[in-house]
Amino acid sequence: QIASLEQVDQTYIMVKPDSVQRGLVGEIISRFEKKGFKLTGLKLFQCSKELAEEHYKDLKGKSFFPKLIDYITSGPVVCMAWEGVGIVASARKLIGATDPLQAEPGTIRGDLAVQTGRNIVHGSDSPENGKREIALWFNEAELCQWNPAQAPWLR
Ligand code: FUP
Repeated sequence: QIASLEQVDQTYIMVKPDSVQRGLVGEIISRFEKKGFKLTGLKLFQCSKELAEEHYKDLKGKSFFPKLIDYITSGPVVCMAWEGVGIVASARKLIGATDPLQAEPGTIRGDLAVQTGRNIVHGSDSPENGKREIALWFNEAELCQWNPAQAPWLR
C-alpha cells in the first residue's frame, strides 16, 4: 500500500434551514460526494439557541448576530462531517463567497442562493475550526471512521 504523505483534514458542513425547506439537501450532499470527499457524520437536527451562539461565537459582536441565530434555529439543519486532503479550503471553494451574489456560478451559493442572510450552507474556515465544530455538533458515537478502499461490495 502506498502511504499518503498528504495531511487529511476534517470539515464541518451544515445545510442551513432554508435549504432543508427548499429541498436542496440531496443536491448539496451530492456536490461533496461527487468531488470525492468522505462522509464521516450526517444527521438532521434542530439546534438550540445556545449551540448556534457557540458555533458562531466569533461573530457575537456583529449587528447581524441576532438575526443569524434566529435563522439557524428557525428549523432543522443537516449536520455533516467530511474528511479529505485539503478539504477545508476545497469545501469553501465549492460553497462559494459568503454573499451569494458575489459567489461564482458553479459554486453552491452561486448556483442556488441570493442573500447573505440565507446563504444555505456553512463550511468551516480552518482545519482547527473543522475539528472544533465537528466536536460541537456531533457525539463521538455519531461519527464513523471507515475506509472506502475496503468496501467489499465494490470489488
Ligand atoms: P462564511 O464563512 O462564508 O459562512 O461567512 P462568515 O463566517 O463571515 O459569516 C457567517 C454567517 O453570518 C454567514 F453565513 C451569513 C451571516 N452573515 C450575515 O448575515 N451578514 C454579514 O454581513 C456577514 C455574515
